[in-house]
Amino acid sequence: MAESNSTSEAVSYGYEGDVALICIDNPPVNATGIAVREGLVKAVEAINADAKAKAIALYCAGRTFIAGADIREFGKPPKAPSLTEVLDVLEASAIPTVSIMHGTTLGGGYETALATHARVAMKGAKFGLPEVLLGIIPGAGGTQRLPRLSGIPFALDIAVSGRHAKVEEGLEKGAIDRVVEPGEPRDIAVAMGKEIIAGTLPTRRTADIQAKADDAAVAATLDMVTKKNPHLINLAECVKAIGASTLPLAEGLKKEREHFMVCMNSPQRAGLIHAFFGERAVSNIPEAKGETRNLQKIGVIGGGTMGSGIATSCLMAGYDVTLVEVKQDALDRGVATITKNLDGAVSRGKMKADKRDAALAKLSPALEMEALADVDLVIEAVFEKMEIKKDIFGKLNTICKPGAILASNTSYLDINAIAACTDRPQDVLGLHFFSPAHVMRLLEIVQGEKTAPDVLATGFHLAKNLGKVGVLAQVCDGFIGNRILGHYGKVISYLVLDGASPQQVDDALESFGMAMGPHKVGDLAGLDIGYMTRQRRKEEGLPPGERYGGDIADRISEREGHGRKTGKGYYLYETGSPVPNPAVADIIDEVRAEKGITPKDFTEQDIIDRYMTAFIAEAARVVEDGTAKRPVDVDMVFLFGYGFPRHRGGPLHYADTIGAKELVRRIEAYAQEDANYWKVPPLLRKMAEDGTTFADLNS
Ligand code: T1G
Repeated sequence: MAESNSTSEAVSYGYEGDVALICIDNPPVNATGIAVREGLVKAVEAINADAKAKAIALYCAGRTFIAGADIREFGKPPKAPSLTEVLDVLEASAIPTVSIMHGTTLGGGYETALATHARVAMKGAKFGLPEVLLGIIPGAGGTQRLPRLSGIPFALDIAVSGRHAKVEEGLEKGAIDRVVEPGEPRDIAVAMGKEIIAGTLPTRRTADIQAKADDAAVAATLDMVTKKNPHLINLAECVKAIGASTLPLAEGLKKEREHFMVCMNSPQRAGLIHAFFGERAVSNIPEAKGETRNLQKIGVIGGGTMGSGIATSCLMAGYDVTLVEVKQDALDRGVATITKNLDGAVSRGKMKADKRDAALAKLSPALEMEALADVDLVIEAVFEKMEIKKDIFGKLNTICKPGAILASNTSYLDINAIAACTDRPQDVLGLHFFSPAHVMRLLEIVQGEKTAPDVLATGFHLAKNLGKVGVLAQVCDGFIGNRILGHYGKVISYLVLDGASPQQVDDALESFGMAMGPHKVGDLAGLDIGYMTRQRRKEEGLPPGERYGGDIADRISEREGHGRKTGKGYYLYETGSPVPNPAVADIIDEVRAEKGITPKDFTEQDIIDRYMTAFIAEAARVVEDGTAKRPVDVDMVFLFGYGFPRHRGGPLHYADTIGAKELVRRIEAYAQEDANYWKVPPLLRKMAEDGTTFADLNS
């Protein structure tokens, strides 16, 4: 214990002359779990009862001041005292109080600071109210106390964006009272306590300040959040709570509570918190830990969209990158794409302008694979053809130094077959990036049969350094993401074949929360990609989709165009915003007639149910056969690589909200129409029988 009197296992207090010190020590981030709440109340009460001190300074041990409420307690029966009750005691303290903020003071942590009588932060520290990112709103006075200090517009900005602001900005806005040079939190606590006593650090109760009404800012923000994020309920609740900050504090807190509970009880909260922990859980596995290999120089083969994106991502993280292409013009195009990507990163604020030139200076373009002789890792990102990949890996085997890691960015192909072209299969793995590779956060890390543990761990280390979410996958056609996509992609075609219009499907899935319906995505990405793949598959003699060979899509490509870039696809783009292409309806009618299909009516819910049931069925098979380690790995693949709505938590988190029994019932009903496509995965049947959930399989 940092101080001599402990009031709980996480809180202690003591005295330095007239200054009382309260220390919170609750690793890793000093979250306000029950031990902190109980201990804090007891410490404040004891210090006030002692009546020895003239100031109380609250500080934290470890890497940060309180980073929020303990999210792990959410959804469990609440234990008194609540944080609101704790903060009432803190604010009412007769002895003036100050918070010493270092690290990231977030959520309930910043609300604690708001309830003390002054806020002192260390230079470089951050603060914020990120609750909206977890599907809730500040629930311990943040929406009421911050507007009193900073005014309503800044409170709206901080609480609605959830951003981590610099304390220097907080000082400017009145949200922080003083910024000091960094030092030991305890030393600063003592010094600030003395300043309070000397009268050089003013203190006041936030409750006593009247917030200035700003109905225009509240209305404008409400309008903005409903337009920008129509699916999220908590943003509007947050704005309304801040709007109530002009009321007396007790009344405002009551309003905040009401808005908070609406969010707390919503499945969106559970989905977003699953996403928060899931992002961390994917690398919390033995395969991601342990020895790693040295990584400084990275070679990228292929200067197309993928290769250039991967190279950009590596350059942004500070690696030396050698980019290899076979022809000068392709190499020049690759370098130009990388330069454009880096410029884009600067303009989006993802990279400082001075870092851009330093990153570009680390790029070495080359026309010969021999330039890869001394790299620590090669990522091959060339055309998806096995013969080409085999040829490249055979060459890498002779060119690369011993111990170099040889990775393929293949989206589908067999890593073991690729590794077999080398006599060092232990050094080979799949690193599957998602386009645009310098933006999308998912990295599938594909383990070959012989991949060495330190090679795998280095893959996770790379993901972390690139700011990506690395997810372990085993070899199969399409790994986790594309394999599941390949399956549920068919249901989209079936829905259209059987009666839904492309626009109906898009509208339904957008209402579910997808940023864009699948036909709009197709038009945007270019319908030629799918067309060429289908043609190639036909040439290779691969079977077409079960009862659909892509006839509708093929005819749209051949007769209408390849989507947005040609002005026509599923939609027409003459006016800018997409309008359904009437010729598509004719093509669909034509194909239905040829196949003897009488179109059926589908409601929006039917479409969502069929789509998500197909999605979940294949996802269950992926978990069952071990392609993904756990359901949470599947969920994170879709959140970070495919734009699955974050507030739904991922397909298998969403599956638990439906329940295995209902999913089995649906599949059996759909199988009456198409038993070849709709099959109950044995895992799902077992779950329906024994009542287990996907969440159970995560632990
Ligand atoms: N509760 C419980 N565990 C938490 C936690 C929290 N609030 N924050 C982090 N952890 C765990 C995390 O799971 C990980 O565990 C370890 O701490 C280190 O985190 C009443 C309702 C603070 C910026 O939203 O943004 O206050 O994986 O790997 O990169 O209004 O964690 O090691 O087992 O992320 O240095 C509001 C969430 C809560 C902050 C540190 N607070 N946390 O980042 O480390 S709601 C937040 C973060 C609330 C009030 C309400 C970050 C961080 P493990 P890490 P990091």
